[in-house]
Amino acid sequence: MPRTWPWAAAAGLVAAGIAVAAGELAAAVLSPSLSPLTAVGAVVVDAVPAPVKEWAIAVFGTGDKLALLAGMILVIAVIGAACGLLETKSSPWGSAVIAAFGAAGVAAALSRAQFSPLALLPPVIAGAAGVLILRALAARIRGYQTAPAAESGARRREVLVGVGGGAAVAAVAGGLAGISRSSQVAVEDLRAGVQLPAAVQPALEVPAGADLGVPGVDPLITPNTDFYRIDTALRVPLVDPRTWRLRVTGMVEKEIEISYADLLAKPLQESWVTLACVSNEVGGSLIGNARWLGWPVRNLLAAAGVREGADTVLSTSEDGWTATTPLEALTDARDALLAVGMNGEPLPPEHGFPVRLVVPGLYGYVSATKWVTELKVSRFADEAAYWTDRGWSERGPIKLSSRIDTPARNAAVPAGTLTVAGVAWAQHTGISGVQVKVDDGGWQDASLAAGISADTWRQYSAQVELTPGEHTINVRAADANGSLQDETMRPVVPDGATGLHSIKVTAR
Ligand SMILES: Nc1nc2c(c(=O)[nH]1)N[C@H]1C(S)=C(S)[C@@H](COP(=O)(O)O)O[C@H]1N2
Ligand SMILES: [Mo]
Repeated sequence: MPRTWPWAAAAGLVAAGIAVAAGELAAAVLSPSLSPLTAVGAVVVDAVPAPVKEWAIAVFGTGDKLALLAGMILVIAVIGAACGLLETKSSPWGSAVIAAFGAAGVAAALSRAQFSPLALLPPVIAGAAGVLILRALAARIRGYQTAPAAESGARRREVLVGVGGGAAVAAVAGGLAGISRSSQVAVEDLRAGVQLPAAVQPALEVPAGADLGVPGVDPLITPNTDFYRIDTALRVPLVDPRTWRLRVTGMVEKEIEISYADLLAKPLQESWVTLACVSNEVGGSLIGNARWLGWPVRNLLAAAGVREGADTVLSTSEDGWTATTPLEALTDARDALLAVGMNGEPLPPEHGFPVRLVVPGLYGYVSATKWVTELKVSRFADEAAYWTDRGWSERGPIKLSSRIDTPARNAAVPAGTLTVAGVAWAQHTGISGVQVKVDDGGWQDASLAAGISADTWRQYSAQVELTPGEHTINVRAADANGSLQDETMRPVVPDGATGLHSIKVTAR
């Protein structure tokens, strides 16, 4: 009997490839915001334990979604090959496994917030395509296995044509699915058509010298394209501003709903706010500063009439992510915004287009809901939000911190006078001073650049003297209340890292 297991594995791979591509292509037409792959991926994202997620963010950073998709495709390929072996050996068990994966895709779609009945079709189509292709190829392989010697060559060619042709179909369909996924033309077109009104209350003038322009230091204003992105969305939610509505529900006098046009017609204001992620390690880069255009959330809440006893607002995004924000932070003078603009443009899709929340002073996981669709006025005791349900603290005020941007860690620098510079932040409180220290020398005051507001980070720079050899440089900040940065090293879980940023350099 000829050796056929490599053909069987290849047949399984091809069947799995065609199944995935068919599912993604069908979803591009039927259910653009929820494909089989993204539905299953979202279930995986929600299910993995917090430490694993932490690890993924630490290792892959903003590329964590790409890494997960690559991992999923690898797993599907291995399972596909195994199904090929199984199907040729003991039909129909291989195709039964593929059908089970189709069913799992249906279950995953059912569990997602973007669910619509049409989202059930793509996984069904994927499963059916996978089963049909696998059964057809396995039949050819068995024909080749059992063929008398005289027919063996012809049967072998049938297998070759079947598997080869299938691989070509999988590649083309996969390519098309990839294009339809990456283009997202629709939302980009809609976004390009948005005309943001001018702010009735413009942003504060950036004082001269607020950006020191020291090479290596993050710019004072983070360009949208460089702004860190953190969310659980495998595919950026496609939200049409023409149909978008924000509902205010829960403990209110009357539920209200607002459209994008309604929102743009409000007296909008612009403010500078430095967003930060609770997963930012000391010295990390999950922080950025932008000019946000929006309408104060308190005006919307006032229009709905908040009832006695409420202490939180549960915000929900189009893809079902949730956050609980203290009611007070949304209604006090800090100007929490329902933001529509970022640095003079409509929000980029990955930063929440068309509308997101921006709340000065709170980590993003308890406040910065992107693609927001509902604000439910409630009580902390009655709600569980996405991350607070996974071991993170219910309250997430941003912690006072500072970072050395230059020199880079482990840099080789000339001995003598060296510029140490970076940023410090204590959103909603403000920074009053920054100090740096070399080895066991004393703390020396850095010069602080002018600040925009208490809600934004502030640059600093200092000159230090280095003798030849290896040195450790530390930074610490003090906030406007006079509190010094906490030196105790704590991990990011459950409510943000503490400790001082410390780097080593070698002077020559
Ligand atoms: N819909 C949605 N909004 C979200 C998140 C999310 O996962 N989904 N992540 C939050 C977290 S943890 C952070 S730190 C900020 C990051 O905002 P950015 O990606 O615009 O920088 O968004 C917040 N808003
Ligand atoms: Mo975050």
